[in-house]
Amino acid sequence: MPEIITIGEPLVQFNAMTPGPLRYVGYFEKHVAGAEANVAVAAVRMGLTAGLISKVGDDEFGLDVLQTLSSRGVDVSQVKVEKNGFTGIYFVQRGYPIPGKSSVVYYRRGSAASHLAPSDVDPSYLRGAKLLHLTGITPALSDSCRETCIAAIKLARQLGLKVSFDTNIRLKLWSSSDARNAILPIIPYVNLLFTDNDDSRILMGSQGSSAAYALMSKGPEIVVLKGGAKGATAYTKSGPVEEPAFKVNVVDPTGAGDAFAGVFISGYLKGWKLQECLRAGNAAGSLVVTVRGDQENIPGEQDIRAFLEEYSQVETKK
Ligand code: KDG
Repeated sequence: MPEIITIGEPLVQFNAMTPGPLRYVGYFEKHVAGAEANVAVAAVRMGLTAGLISKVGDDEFGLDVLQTLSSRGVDVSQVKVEKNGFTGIYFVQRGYPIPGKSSVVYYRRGSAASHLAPSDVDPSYLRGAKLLHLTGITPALSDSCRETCIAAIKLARQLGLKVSFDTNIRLKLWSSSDARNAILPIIPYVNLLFTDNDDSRILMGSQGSSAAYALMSKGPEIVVLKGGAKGATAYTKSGPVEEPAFKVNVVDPTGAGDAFAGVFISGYLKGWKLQECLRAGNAAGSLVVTVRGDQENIPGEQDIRAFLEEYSQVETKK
Protein backbone atom coordinates (compact mmCIF):
# COMPACT_ATOMS: atom_id res chain seq x y z
CA MET A 1 0.00 0.00 0.00
CA PRO A 2 1.66 3.30 -1.09
CA GLU A 3 1.95 6.11 1.47
CA ILE A 4 1.00 8.79 -1.07
CA ILE A 5 -1.73 8.26 -3.66
CA THR A 6 -2.36 10.60 -6.56
CA ILE A 7 -5.18 10.66 -9.10
CA GLY A 8 -4.76 12.36 -12.46
CA GLU A 9 -3.76 12.14 -16.09
CA PRO A 10 -0.21 11.11 -16.97
CA LEU A 11 0.77 12.60 -20.32
CA VAL A 12 3.52 12.15 -22.84
CA GLN A 13 5.28 15.47 -23.28
CA PHE A 14 7.04 16.59 -26.47
CA ASN A 15 9.41 19.33 -25.42
CA ALA A 16 10.82 21.69 -28.05
CA MET A 17 14.56 21.20 -28.38
CA THR A 18 14.93 24.85 -29.36
CA PRO A 19 13.19 27.93 -27.97
CA GLY A 20 10.75 29.82 -30.17
CA PRO A 21 7.34 29.41 -31.81
CA LEU A 22 6.40 25.74 -32.26
CA ARG A 23 5.95 26.16 -36.02
CA TYR A 24 9.71 26.66 -36.39
CA VAL A 25 10.76 23.87 -34.04
CA GLY A 26 12.21 20.88 -35.90
CA TYR A 27 13.01 18.52 -33.03
CA PHE A 28 11.20 17.51 -29.87
CA GLU A 29 12.37 15.50 -26.90
CA LYS A 30 9.90 12.99 -25.43
CA HIS A 31 9.22 12.83 -21.67
CA VAL A 32 6.59 11.35 -19.37
CA ALA A 33 4.83 14.04 -17.32
CA GLY A 34 1.47 15.10 -15.91
CA ALA A 35 1.17 17.07 -12.68
CA GLU A 36 0.01 14.24 -10.40
CA ALA A 37 2.44 11.70 -11.84
CA ASN A 38 5.22 14.27 -11.26
CA VAL A 39 4.21 14.55 -7.60
CA ALA A 40 4.25 10.74 -7.25
CA VAL A 41 7.78 10.62 -8.70
CA ALA A 42 8.89 13.37 -6.29
CA ALA A 43 7.54 11.38 -3.33
CA VAL A 44 9.46 8.29 -4.46
CA ARG A 45 12.68 10.31 -4.87
CA MET A 46 12.13 11.51 -1.29
CA GLY A 47 12.08 7.91 -0.09
CA LEU A 48 8.31 7.46 0.26
CA THR A 49 6.07 5.04 -1.61
CA ALA A 50 3.60 6.48 -4.12
CA GLY A 51 0.92 5.23 -6.48
CA LEU A 52 -1.16 6.72 -9.29
CA ILE A 53 -4.83 6.05 -10.02
CA SER A 54 -5.52 6.72 -13.69
CA LYS A 55 -6.24 5.40 -17.18
CA VAL A 56 -4.10 5.28 -20.30
CA GLY A 57 -4.94 4.17 -23.83
CA ASP A 58 -3.93 0.80 -25.27
CA ASP A 59 -1.32 2.56 -27.40
CA GLU A 60 2.46 3.09 -27.50
CA PHE A 61 2.24 6.21 -25.33
CA GLY A 62 0.24 4.30 -22.72
CA LEU A 63 3.00 1.69 -22.63
CA ASP A 64 5.58 4.47 -22.33
CA VAL A 65 3.73 5.99 -19.35
CA LEU A 66 3.39 2.62 -17.59
CA GLN A 67 7.00 1.58 -18.19
CA THR A 68 8.50 4.96 -17.31
CA LEU A 69 6.50 5.54 -14.14
CA SER A 70 7.08 2.02 -12.84
CA SER A 71 10.81 2.31 -13.64
CA ARG A 72 10.74 5.49 -11.54
CA GLY A 73 9.27 3.53 -8.63
CA VAL A 74 5.63 4.66 -8.87
CA ASP A 75 3.03 1.95 -8.28
CA VAL A 76 0.93 1.80 -11.47
CA SER A 77 -1.24 -1.15 -10.43
CA GLN A 78 -4.25 1.22 -10.40
CA VAL A 79 -3.62 2.65 -13.88
CA LYS A 80 -6.13 0.90 -16.15
CA VAL A 81 -5.54 0.42 -19.85
CA GLU A 82 -8.62 1.47 -21.81
CA LYS A 83 -9.33 -0.66 -24.86
CA ASN A 84 -9.47 1.54 -27.97
CA GLY A 85 -8.69 4.55 -25.79
CA PHE A 86 -5.78 6.93 -26.34
CA THR A 87 -3.17 8.46 -24.08
CA GLY A 88 -3.05 12.25 -23.84
CA ILE A 89 -0.02 14.10 -25.20
CA TYR A 90 1.15 17.70 -25.22
CA PHE A 91 3.82 19.93 -26.71
CA VAL A 92 5.91 22.47 -24.81
CA GLN A 93 6.90 25.72 -26.50
CA ARG A 94 9.84 27.31 -24.69
CA GLY A 95 11.11 30.86 -24.29
CA TYR A 96 8.61 32.59 -26.60
CA PRO A 97 7.06 35.15 -26.46
CA ILE A 98 8.44 35.50 -22.91
CA PRO A 99 12.04 34.37 -22.39
CA GLY A 100 12.27 31.90 -19.50
CA LYS A 101 8.58 30.95 -19.75
CA SER A 102 6.93 28.01 -21.50
CA SER A 103 3.46 27.35 -22.86
CA VAL A 104 1.69 24.11 -23.71
CA VAL A 105 -0.51 22.75 -26.49
CA TYR A 106 -2.63 19.77 -25.42
CA TYR A 107 -3.96 16.85 -27.45
CA ARG A 108 -5.94 15.14 -24.71
CA ARG A 109 -9.68 15.82 -25.14
CA GLY A 110 -11.50 12.46 -24.92
CA SER A 111 -8.37 10.65 -23.72
CA ALA A 112 -8.57 7.46 -21.65
CA ALA A 113 -7.87 9.43 -18.45
CA SER A 114 -10.76 11.80 -19.16
CA HIS A 115 -13.03 8.73 -18.74
CA LEU A 116 -11.96 8.18 -15.11
CA ALA A 117 -15.03 7.53 -12.96
CA PRO A 118 -15.62 7.18 -9.19
CA SER A 119 -15.70 3.36 -9.62
CA ASP A 120 -12.01 3.51 -10.67
CA VAL A 121 -11.07 4.43 -7.09
CA ASP A 122 -10.75 1.22 -5.09
CA PRO A 123 -11.35 2.01 -1.39
CA SER A 124 -9.00 -0.82 -0.38
CA TYR A 125 -6.16 0.95 -2.24
CA LEU A 126 -6.68 4.14 -0.23
CA ARG A 127 -7.08 2.35 3.10
CA GLY A 128 -3.81 2.52 5.03
CA ALA A 129 -2.30 5.28 2.85
CA LYS A 130 -1.19 8.53 4.50
CA LEU A 131 -2.13 11.17 1.96
CA LEU A 132 -4.17 11.67 -1.20
CA HIS A 133 -2.91 14.34 -3.61
CA LEU A 134 -5.06 15.86 -6.35
CA THR A 135 -4.84 18.95 -8.54
CA GLY A 136 -7.25 21.31 -10.28
CA ILE A 137 -6.29 19.72 -13.60
CA THR A 138 -8.25 16.49 -13.11
CA PRO A 139 -11.68 18.07 -12.41
CA ALA A 140 -11.19 20.12 -15.60
CA LEU A 141 -10.98 17.01 -17.80
CA SER A 142 -14.65 15.87 -17.70
CA ASP A 143 -17.71 15.65 -15.46
CA SER A 144 -16.80 12.08 -14.50
CA CYS A 145 -13.26 13.20 -13.57
CA ARG A 146 -14.70 15.95 -11.37
CA GLU A 147 -17.03 13.43 -9.70
CA THR A 148 -14.06 11.09 -9.21
CA CYS A 149 -12.06 13.80 -7.46
CA ILE A 150 -14.91 14.67 -5.10
CA ALA A 151 -15.68 11.00 -4.31
CA ALA A 152 -11.99 10.20 -3.72
CA ILE A 153 -11.43 13.22 -1.47
CA LYS A 154 -14.49 12.40 0.66
CA LEU A 155 -13.43 8.74 0.89
CA ALA A 156 -9.88 9.71 1.81
CA ARG A 157 -11.07 11.93 4.66
CA GLN A 158 -13.41 9.18 5.93
CA LEU A 159 -10.48 6.76 5.93
CA GLY A 160 -8.31 9.21 7.89
CA LEU A 161 -5.92 10.22 5.08
CA LYS A 162 -4.61 13.76 4.77
CA VAL A 163 -5.65 15.45 1.53
CA SER A 164 -3.41 17.81 -0.40
CA PHE A 165 -4.59 19.77 -3.41
CA ASP A 166 -2.77 22.01 -5.86
CA THR A 167 -5.18 24.42 -7.56
CA ASN A 168 -3.21 24.23 -10.87
CA ILE A 169 -5.87 26.08 -12.89
CA ARG A 170 -5.20 25.50 -16.60
CA LEU A 171 -7.23 28.03 -18.57
CA LYS A 172 -6.62 26.01 -21.74
CA LEU A 173 -8.85 23.31 -20.21
CA TRP A 174 -11.74 25.36 -18.79
CA SER A 175 -12.96 28.86 -18.01
CA SER A 176 -12.20 30.80 -14.83
CA SER A 177 -15.81 30.53 -13.68
CA ASP A 178 -15.97 26.76 -14.29
CA ALA A 179 -12.68 26.38 -12.39
CA ARG A 180 -13.97 28.46 -9.48
CA ASN A 181 -17.30 26.57 -9.33
CA ALA A 182 -15.55 23.19 -9.30
CA ILE A 183 -12.59 23.95 -7.02
CA LEU A 184 -14.21 26.02 -4.24
CA PRO A 185 -16.43 23.11 -3.04
CA ILE A 186 -13.33 20.88 -2.81
CA ILE A 187 -11.34 23.21 -0.53
CA PRO A 188 -13.18 22.39 2.75
CA TYR A 189 -11.94 18.77 2.44
CA VAL A 190 -8.31 19.79 1.92
CA ASN A 191 -5.67 19.75 4.68
CA LEU A 192 -2.78 21.12 2.66
CA LEU A 193 -3.54 23.55 -0.17
CA PHE A 194 -1.05 24.71 -2.80
CA THR A 195 -1.90 27.70 -4.95
CA ASP A 196 -0.39 30.80 -6.54
CA ASN A 197 -1.44 34.40 -7.09
CA ASP A 198 -2.97 33.77 -10.55
CA ASP A 199 -5.15 30.95 -9.23
CA SER A 200 -6.10 32.71 -6.00
CA ARG A 201 -7.27 35.74 -8.00
CA ILE A 202 -9.56 33.39 -9.97
CA LEU A 203 -10.79 31.61 -6.84
CA MET A 204 -11.01 34.42 -4.30
CA GLY A 205 -10.64 37.65 -6.28
CA SER A 206 -7.54 38.46 -4.23
CA GLN A 207 -3.91 37.40 -3.90
CA GLY A 208 -1.09 37.19 -1.35
CA SER A 209 -1.77 36.85 2.34
CA SER A 210 -5.39 38.02 2.19
CA ALA A 211 -6.22 35.25 -0.33
CA ALA A 212 -4.23 32.70 1.68
CA TYR A 213 -6.09 33.46 4.91
CA ALA A 214 -9.45 33.57 3.11
CA LEU A 215 -8.72 30.13 1.65
CA MET A 216 -7.59 28.85 5.05
CA SER A 217 -10.88 29.98 6.61
CA LYS A 218 -12.60 27.43 4.31
CA GLY A 219 -10.78 24.49 5.95
CA PRO A 220 -7.11 23.87 5.04
CA GLU A 221 -4.61 23.84 7.93
CA ILE A 222 -1.80 24.99 5.63
CA VAL A 223 -2.01 27.15 2.51
CA VAL A 224 1.18 27.33 0.48
CA LEU A 225 1.51 30.19 -1.96
CA LYS A 226 3.93 29.19 -4.70
CA GLY A 227 5.71 32.17 -6.15
CA GLY A 228 8.02 30.47 -8.66
CA ALA A 229 11.17 32.57 -9.01
CA LYS A 230 9.96 34.70 -6.07
CA GLY A 231 10.01 31.81 -3.58
CA ALA A 232 7.13 30.42 -1.54
CA THR A 233 5.19 31.18 1.64
CA ALA A 234 3.31 28.75 3.89
CA TYR A 235 0.43 30.19 5.90
CA THR A 236 -0.93 28.55 9.05
CA LYS A 237 -2.88 29.80 12.06
CA SER A 238 0.47 30.73 13.62
CA GLY A 239 1.33 33.07 10.73
CA PRO A 240 3.37 33.00 7.52
CA VAL A 241 6.69 31.24 6.94
CA GLU A 242 8.57 32.45 3.89
CA GLU A 243 11.49 31.11 1.87
CA PRO A 244 13.15 32.85 -1.09
CA ALA A 245 13.82 31.02 -4.35
CA PHE A 246 17.29 30.24 -5.74
CA LYS A 247 18.73 31.90 -8.84
CA VAL A 248 19.27 29.29 -11.55
CA ASN A 249 19.38 29.17 -15.34
CA VAL A 250 15.82 28.54 -16.58
CA VAL A 251 15.49 26.14 -19.53
CA ASP A 252 11.84 25.11 -18.99
CA PRO A 253 9.79 25.92 -15.88
CA THR A 254 7.14 23.26 -16.69
CA GLY A 255 6.76 20.85 -13.78
CA ALA A 256 8.63 22.94 -11.19
CA GLY A 257 5.48 23.49 -9.13
CA ASP A 258 4.81 19.74 -9.00
CA ALA A 259 8.37 18.99 -7.84
CA PHE A 260 7.94 21.70 -5.20
CA ALA A 261 4.61 20.25 -4.03
CA GLY A 262 5.82 16.63 -4.07
CA VAL A 263 8.92 17.43 -2.04
CA PHE A 264 7.01 19.71 0.34
CA ILE A 265 4.36 17.03 0.98
CA SER A 266 7.05 14.40 1.56
CA GLY A 267 8.84 16.63 4.08
CA TYR A 268 5.51 17.35 5.78
CA LEU A 269 4.80 13.61 6.13
CA LYS A 270 8.31 13.13 7.55
CA GLY A 271 7.50 15.71 10.22
CA TRP A 272 9.83 18.44 8.93
CA LYS A 273 9.34 22.07 9.93
CA LEU A 274 7.52 24.24 7.37
CA GLN A 275 10.72 26.21 6.73
CA GLU A 276 12.53 22.98 5.79
CA CYS A 277 9.65 21.83 3.56
CA LEU A 278 9.67 25.17 1.74
CA ARG A 279 13.44 25.25 1.33
CA ALA A 280 13.60 21.68 0.02
CA GLY A 281 10.62 22.33 -2.27
CA ASN A 282 12.29 25.45 -3.67
CA ALA A 283 15.50 23.47 -4.26
CA ALA A 284 13.54 20.81 -6.17
CA GLY A 285 11.71 23.40 -8.27
CA SER A 286 15.02 25.13 -9.04
CA LEU A 287 16.59 21.89 -10.26
CA VAL A 288 13.60 21.04 -12.47
CA VAL A 289 13.62 24.38 -14.32
CA THR A 290 17.21 23.89 -15.46
CA VAL A 291 16.30 21.05 -17.88
CA ARG A 292 13.60 19.95 -20.32
CA GLY A 293 11.29 17.33 -18.80
CA ASP A 294 9.32 17.46 -15.54
CA GLN A 295 10.58 14.36 -13.74
CA GLU A 296 14.21 13.67 -14.59
CA ASN A 297 15.71 16.39 -12.35
CA ILE A 298 13.47 15.91 -9.32
CA PRO A 299 15.99 15.42 -6.51
CA GLY A 300 16.04 13.07 -3.52
CA GLU A 301 16.98 14.13 0.01
CA GLN A 302 20.71 13.71 -0.50
CA ASP A 303 20.79 15.82 -3.66
CA ILE A 304 18.63 18.46 -2.01
CA ARG A 305 21.18 18.64 0.82
CA ALA A 306 24.04 18.99 -1.69
CA PHE A 307 22.14 21.73 -3.56
CA LEU A 308 21.32 23.63 -0.37
CA GLU A 309 24.89 23.41 0.90
CA GLU A 310 26.23 24.91 -2.34
CA TYR A 311 23.53 27.56 -2.60
CA SER A 312 23.69 28.69 1.02
CA GLN A 313 27.43 29.20 0.43
CA VAL A 314 26.60 31.29 -2.64
CA GLU A 315 24.10 33.28 -0.58
CA THR A 316 26.54 33.95 2.30
CA LYS A 317 29.31 34.97 -0.14
CA LYS A 318 27.03 37.67 -1.63
O1 KDG B 1 2.73 21.02 -13.95
C1 KDG B 1 3.26 20.47 -15.13
C2 KDG B 1 2.10 19.94 -15.85
O2 KDG B 1 1.30 21.04 -16.21
C3 KDG B 1 2.44 19.20 -17.08
O3 KDG B 1 3.22 18.08 -16.85
C4 KDG B 1 1.21 18.83 -17.86
O4 KDG B 1 -0.20 17.82 -16.24
C5 KDG B 1 -0.04 18.65 -17.10
C6 KDG B 1 -1.14 19.53 -17.42
O5 KDG B 1 -2.25 19.02 -17.38
O6 KDG B 1 -0.93 20.70 -17.68
